[in-house]
Amino acid sequence: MSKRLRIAILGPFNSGKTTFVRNLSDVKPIITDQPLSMPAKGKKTTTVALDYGRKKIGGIIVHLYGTPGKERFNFIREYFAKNSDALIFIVRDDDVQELENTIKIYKEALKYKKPHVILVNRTERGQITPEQLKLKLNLKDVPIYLTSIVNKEELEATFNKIVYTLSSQFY
Ligand SMILES: Nc1nc2c(ncn2[C@@H]2O[C@H](COP(=O)(O)OP(=O)(O)OP(=O)(O)O)[C@@H](O)[C@H]2O)c(=O)[nH]1
Ligand SMILES: [Mg+2]
Repeated sequence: MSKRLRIAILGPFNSGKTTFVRNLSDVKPIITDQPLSMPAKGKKTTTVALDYGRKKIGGIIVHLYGTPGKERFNFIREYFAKNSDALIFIVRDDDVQELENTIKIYKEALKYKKPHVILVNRTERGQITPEQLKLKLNLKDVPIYLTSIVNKEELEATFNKIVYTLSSQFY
């Protein structure tokens, strides 16, 4: 029987959670984006329930659960974070305005006491470096990865490393 890993994807609004699941999944992903009544940050839709994707890495089937970033869906985020094996927390490197909120959401995520990593979504207008984020989030032993989530090859290579790191705690 294949090994299984359930990963919940967390992070603030517009950090790239849905794009991450969409660009990694081996199967047609399930996306639940719906129009925002007030588009923000150039974004017209937001996740209202859950993204689902699946990716096989070596002998492990990884189930990906992308959670909503909007605060009104916090209960969904909490449910999937609590019921996953591990978490990936995505932060955009060009969204300085979101930093305080990012710190707040990250502190909430720590309450779930799950193995986790930070993924810095590298964009063309990056302003925050992984080193700065490490200080802001007060990371000590939490692995941090910098990658573009729109470059599928780079994303897959980084995801391989993440799965290797996270799965070593289970298998
Ligand atoms: N220009 C640029 N855009 C990016 C990059 N990475 C992600 N994006 C865009 O940023 C947006 C991120 O959107 P989503 O993936 O829906 O973000 P999300 O975290 O799921 O958002 P919510 O569900 O609303 O919280 C999309 O429009 C992506 O195309 C990047 O490296 N460069
Ligand atoms: Mg989303």
